[in-house]
Amino acid sequence: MNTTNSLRSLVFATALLLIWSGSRLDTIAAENTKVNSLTGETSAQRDARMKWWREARLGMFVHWGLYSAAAGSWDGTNYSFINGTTNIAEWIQNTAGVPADEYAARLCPLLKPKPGFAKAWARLAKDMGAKYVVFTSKHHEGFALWDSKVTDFDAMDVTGRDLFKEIVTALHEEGLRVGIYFSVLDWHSPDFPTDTKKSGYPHPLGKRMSEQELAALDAGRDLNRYVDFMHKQAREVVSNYGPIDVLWWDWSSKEIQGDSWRAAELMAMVRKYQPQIIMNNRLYYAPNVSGDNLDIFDVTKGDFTTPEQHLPATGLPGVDWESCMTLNDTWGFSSHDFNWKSTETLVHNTVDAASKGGNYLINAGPMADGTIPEAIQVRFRELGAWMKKYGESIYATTANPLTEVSWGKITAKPGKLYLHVFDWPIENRLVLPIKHAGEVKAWMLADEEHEPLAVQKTADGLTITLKPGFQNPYDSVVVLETDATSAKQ
Ligand code: H79
Repeated sequence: MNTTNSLRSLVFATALLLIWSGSRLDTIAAENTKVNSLTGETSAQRDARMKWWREARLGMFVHWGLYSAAAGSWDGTNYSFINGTTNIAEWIQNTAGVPADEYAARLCPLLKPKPGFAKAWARLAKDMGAKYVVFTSKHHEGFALWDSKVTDFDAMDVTGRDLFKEIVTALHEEGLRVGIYFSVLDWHSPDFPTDTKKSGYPHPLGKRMSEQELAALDAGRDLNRYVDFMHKQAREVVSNYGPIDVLWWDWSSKEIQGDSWRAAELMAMVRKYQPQIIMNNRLYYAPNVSGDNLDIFDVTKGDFTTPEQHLPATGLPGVDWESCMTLNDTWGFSSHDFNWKSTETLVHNTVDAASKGGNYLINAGPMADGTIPEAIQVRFRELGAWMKKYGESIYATTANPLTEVSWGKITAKPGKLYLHVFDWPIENRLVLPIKHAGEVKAWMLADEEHEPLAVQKTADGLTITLKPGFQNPYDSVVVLETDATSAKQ
């Protein structure tokens, strides 16, 4: 080998070594940023998948099924408010202790959706400023809104219509993202366990039978056979209706959860059909469904966690969460419940969730014909009017980077803080306890001219003089351009 040749080989070998080590380093970097050990997803891939959901901040929840026709009563008894207890109306089968066949026979004939009901839902969600709608494809009663081939307890067999398809089509027509609520417990299935003591799940027959009778009944029931059926149903939903954006599983007991559902297999199947789908973590038990559950978050068990009926006291960096809430005291329609939240509460809750880095999912319970009660429509449209004007301070914002303020909430975007003024300050002077604010510029968000507000740097921080002409009854928003958006006080 002459010198030229050996030099050539040396260069060649070095190049190979460099290429190999370069790709090796890339591999190591990718491995290092993997956030999900089950799917191999990297943090960059996860961020891209979660992007629309994190930016959406507001969604509409819809609870609608056979229970909507019962409307909180059974045999003339008001079960929504009974013996000093408030009961959620979609649980009527359990509350009134109704066997599955009787429940189906009584309610199926009453589900008569008016034409175009889904279009009205979609329009309302759009008017409200929601970016996505999560609707009950199947609640605990077991009735499927889609055309299910594995049961006749479904919309096609009962109404001759694929109600799921009507809803998905209507949502798509309004440019909304589609979320599917899917109950993993099923009071209709002959294989779903009835003995609460063992399963951790209440069952309607528990009101009719003794524990011994339930135990005897459960001896002939096979949870695994139910889980096979449930997987088949989930497959129908994710494979027959085009893109589905969210899967909202509900819920797991301590006794039956995770492996009992074959959750990892189920989620892998869903991802096969819907690689971009976002799923909650309710296939796994959380000590308290209503609790924050922020501290036990684990991405292999779901993409986001779901505080129910409340907003967490604080956000938690790195954890995606969504607070779901009823507008009155029930998810499914009740003809007895008029305890509506005010529009002001809806605005404040939306802002509060965003200021802590989370989403707000507010529920509507339509009547059996699909009509959304007027009281809900009015409040959602009022929220929407606020969102239309002030949405810039909600959509695609991140959590308040500063400490809490007494007069309202703060949301953020790069280089900007949005000051949500719930309590208008005395003499229009708003104090923001922030130091080292740098160059600042402030204006009322509702002021199309962006006319600057007077800002003084004082010992307390910044004092901003607001313009009363731009006061909003729910929340007046100030835009503050500052380079201190990530600075702690
Ligand atoms: O779909 C809505 C509810 O029907 C469902 N999730 C929301 C979104 C749900 N609510 N509560 N739970 C699931 C968890 C169950 C809590 C229980 Fe109980 C506490 C079951 C038994 C005690 C609530 C109170 C239901 C019966 C009594």
